[in-house]
Amino acid sequence: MDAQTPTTRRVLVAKPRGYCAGVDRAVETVEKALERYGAPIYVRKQIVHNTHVVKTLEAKGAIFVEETEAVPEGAIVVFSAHGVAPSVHEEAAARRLKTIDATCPLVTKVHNEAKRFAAKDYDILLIGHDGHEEVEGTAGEAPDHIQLVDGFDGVSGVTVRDPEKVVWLSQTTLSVDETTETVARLRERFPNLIDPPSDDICYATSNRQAAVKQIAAESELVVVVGSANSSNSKRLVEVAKDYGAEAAYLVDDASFVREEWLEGVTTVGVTSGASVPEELVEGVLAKLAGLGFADVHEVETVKESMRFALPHELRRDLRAG
Ligand code: 0CM
Ligand code: SF4
Repeated sequence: MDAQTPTTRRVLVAKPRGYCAGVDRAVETVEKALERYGAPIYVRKQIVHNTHVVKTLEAKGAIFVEETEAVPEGAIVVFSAHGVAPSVHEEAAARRLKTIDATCPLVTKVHNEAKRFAAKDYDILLIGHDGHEEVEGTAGEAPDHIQLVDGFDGVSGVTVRDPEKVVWLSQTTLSVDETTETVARLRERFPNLIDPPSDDICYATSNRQAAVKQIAAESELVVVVGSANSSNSKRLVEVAKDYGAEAAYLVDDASFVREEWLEGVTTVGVTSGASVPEELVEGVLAKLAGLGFADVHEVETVKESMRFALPHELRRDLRAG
């Protein structure tokens, strides 16, 4: 060991991290559907935004498709955790598909808010990322009333019919801090802007961000396990950098961790997005241990106990045997 090599190398692992209640339910929905009805089970879009989860379910007999028109007439299709627009339900019905809706109940809650405010003829400002499936599903509930606000840059382009009748809603997996700032800027333009009845950014997203803030402050490097299309995982990388980490990287698994990232580093933070199986985090920790970072400490900021029941249409068939 030369004089430059740090002597105490440690890993801080954020908790909570990884699977949230909505992901757990969505993945189990596909697994139980495969057991109950047999393969193939079609899934519209990735059930959750994680490459490894998708590959594992494919190996068990799930077939992932982009649209319902790719599902054979009369077959079974599962809708992903991110939710779908009503038009997707209509297309599925027209093709006589048996549908199982694995939309996270916390996404459904935002759909219901959108429907309620649209019925009262409000202009709805939906803060979210353009092109994200969740935003497409929510906006599809009331396309005539909803306009997308994609971050700060979207604020100046907003036009409303009546500034006294405007509400903001959001995607569930955004940055808490950035959304607060976007809302503040919207409120400068529309002082009577109404808040959602309850937080749309879900408990899992905000808890994982709070936890990574804690470890980022003490880590030179933060490794976030998650896939490139996972909004909540990507936000963890940004938050880590904003809260003190000199560098933060998103990796699908241990094979993407590069030895040179660790040069001169004494503390590595590790966390994972809400769609990430814990074994992938374990793989990263094993790789770090092999590179001299074997002193692992878990830093818990809050305990989670949320659970969601499986979709009722699946529960009914499971009960019937
Ligand atoms: O919305 P996001 O891209 O973060 O999705 P995900 O599948 O990575 O995480 C869970 C969810 C939802 C809705
Ligand atoms: Fe539901 Fe939140 Fe998990 Fe998305 S991240 S599936 S909204 S609990």
